[in-house]
Amino acid sequence: MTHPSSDLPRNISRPLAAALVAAAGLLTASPVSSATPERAGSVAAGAEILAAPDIPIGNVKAHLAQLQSIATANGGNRAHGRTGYKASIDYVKGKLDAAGFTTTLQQFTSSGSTGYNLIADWPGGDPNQVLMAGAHLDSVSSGAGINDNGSGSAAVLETALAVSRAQLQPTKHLRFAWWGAEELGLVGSKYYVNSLSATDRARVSGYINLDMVGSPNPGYFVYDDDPAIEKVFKDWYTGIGVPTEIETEGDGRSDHASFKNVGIPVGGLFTGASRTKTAAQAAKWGGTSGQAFDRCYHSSCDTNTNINDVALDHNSDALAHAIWTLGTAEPLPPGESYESAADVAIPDNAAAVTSALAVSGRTGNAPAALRVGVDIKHTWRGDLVVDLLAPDGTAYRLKNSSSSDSEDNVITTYTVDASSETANGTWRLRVQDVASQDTGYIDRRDDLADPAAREALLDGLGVVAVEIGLVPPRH
Ligand code: DTR
Ligand code: CA
Ligand code: ZN
Ligand code: ZN
Repeated sequence: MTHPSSDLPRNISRPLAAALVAAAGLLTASPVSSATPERAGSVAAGAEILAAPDIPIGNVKAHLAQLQSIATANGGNRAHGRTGYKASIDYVKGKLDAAGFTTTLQQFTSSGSTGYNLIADWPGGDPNQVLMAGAHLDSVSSGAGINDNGSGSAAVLETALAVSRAQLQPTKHLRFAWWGAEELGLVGSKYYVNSLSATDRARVSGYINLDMVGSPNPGYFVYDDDPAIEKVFKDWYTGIGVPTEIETEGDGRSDHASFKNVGIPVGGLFTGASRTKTAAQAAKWGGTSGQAFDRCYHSSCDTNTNINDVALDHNSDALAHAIWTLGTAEPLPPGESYESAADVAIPDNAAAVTSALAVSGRTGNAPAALRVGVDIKHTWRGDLVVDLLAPDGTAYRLKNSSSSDSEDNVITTYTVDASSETANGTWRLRVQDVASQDTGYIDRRDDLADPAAREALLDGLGVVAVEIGLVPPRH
């Protein structure tokens, strides 16, 4: 559905009460709420980022040994609807209850059997900023599912236990989850997300997924979804001298998809499944080229001998780093605007692209005079169609294409009546190049922020790729 935007004045003076969001940004003309909106990677000036502890690989392996024993004692698997799955849930829940988490067992039915999600909340933190990490705990029926996905489950569990050992007091609220029936089609995580109200969904600042993170012939893949989460992982791996690749086969293939589908920023780690490691990958990661990353994927040999300890250790430590970094980041000083700083290439005469902004911590709806600052570098702006997408997907047309408008660039601010849209959620600027030749990219409105200082601050903290910094309006 597309709403025609109100008159689109070309040059808008900016009332002091308003602020402007650039590149793919939003402006709220409403008074600043008391809440401090921020997102997965926002960091205040000078914030101290606490260093995560090392996750003891021996502890992670001990969880895998328990899951193996459970499978052995329950028909050789831990699949949805089988006794081995419920025993796995009970094991993980027992550890978390003893560590001071508030646990919730969420039941659902799938394929005629009762399924269970386990949700563990670490008391404290901003309830409007919930940072989640999760893994599916079910296996396929053909085996114990130790790499798929005992590895992710154990890494998330031990990271949660490390939070308890540290008595961490994060700025965000931390929530950990173990999903049921992922192998049946992301059933448990979809059930969880669908059970959240729109308000509670908007409170989730990010979801990190671990599914297969100890493959015996490992690759080091980072999900290329939310840039801030991706950057935290890539910077951590750079710090230990391990190259990473973008996870390219994962879209829709694990529980992060349930969150991404409702606009929640996601990220994650992966060491590979049935695809074959290339010679180039073996050269940088070691292991065996021409062999699958996990030859026991969905097979009976996916036991606790089917794990590469170094890969599992790295991914456990990387998760802890992400939780500590994103979870303890101080909120940016209150302001009235949000900004996205990541450039987004616009393919010539091809599908639309989007630049996203996660707005949270606000109450009520967006204003009737929402200003959308746009900065698109392009050599023939008549090729471009530009829309603002509200969190619920409603499209507001900002600019139509025009075969006669051969001017360069679209650097302007539109006003949109967005009063029927909730302010919280992920807003997107959608741009499509609908004519061949001439290309461009969604840029950042440098005139709205002190890019050098903010980049230095945020890059220095190794946190931000997409900055939703509350940039006090320029006067
Ligand atoms: N579908 C997952 C395993 C899997 C296969 N490709 C990816 C990519 C990213 C995450 C997970 C996966 C499963 O079988 O559980
Ligand atoms: Ca470790
Ligand atoms: Zn699987
Ligand atoms: Zn899996």
